[in-house]
Amino acid sequence: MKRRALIAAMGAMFVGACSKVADSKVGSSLLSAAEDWHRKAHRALSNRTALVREYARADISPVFRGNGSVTVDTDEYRQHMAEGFANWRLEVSGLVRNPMSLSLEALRKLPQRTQITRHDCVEGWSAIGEWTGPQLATILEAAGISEEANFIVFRCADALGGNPYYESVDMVDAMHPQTIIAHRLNGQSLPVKNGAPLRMRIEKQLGYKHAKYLTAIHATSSLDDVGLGQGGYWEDHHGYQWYAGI
Ligand SMILES: Nc1nc2c(c(=O)[nH]1)N[C@H]1C(S)=C(S)[C@@H](COP(=O)(O)O)O[C@H]1N2
Ligand SMILES: [Mo]
Repeated sequence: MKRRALIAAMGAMFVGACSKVADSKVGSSLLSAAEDWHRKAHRALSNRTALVREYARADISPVFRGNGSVTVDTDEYRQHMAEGFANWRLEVSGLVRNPMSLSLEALRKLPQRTQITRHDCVEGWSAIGEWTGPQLATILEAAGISEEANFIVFRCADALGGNPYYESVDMVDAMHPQTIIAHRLNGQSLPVKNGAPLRMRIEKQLGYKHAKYLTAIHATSSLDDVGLGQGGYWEDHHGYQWYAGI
């Protein structure tokens, strides 16, 4: 009883203090600052889940250039090329209930999304292309993604200057409907220069996040122990921002 009375008294004090604060000028500006913060946070989050613009077939760029690695300089990759990528696998691992190793055929059998979007590279060029592939969300759900997963890491077959290419995104971008694992560009199998046989399309992010020559997707709670800890090749070695939202 004593304890309850004390809590009730504290409650009254708290309510009293609150209305006093709200009455004062400082108090109401504090409250509106909090409201402002909330409104901005809400707007930022709904921006992040909104769809990016999709274009018409007529807008497709005549040439979609290859940038960064335009092939993979390993015997293994040359072997895959010779086999028409028939034996390429995509590993799904980390914080998932069912780790998977998916063939291209299995990926093609999943529900597909086709989208005509604009790619923006920080080096100052853009191109519009039509991409097709399963949504990353479909694969993460099939793998039983854990509540503990905060990031998805994309591993690639290539390296730049001896450093393996990799990138990562948070779960908002991973689960975004326009985040797909593309195996087609403009109605054709993905060309080697654009990341054959699989590359990410993360339409809410700048070009360098769109990992090409994709070999594995890994769910993790932290990026600290991945690469040099900054979340990607460009972040680790060239000081680029990890969040490259557009
Ligand atoms: N594996 C891998 N992915 C990569 C790169 C790379 O060099 N290796 N370059 C990135 C950059 S900077 C851009 S702009 C796009 C280029 O995609 P594109 O070759 O289809 O134009 O791929 C991104 N993904
Ligand atoms: Mo880029």
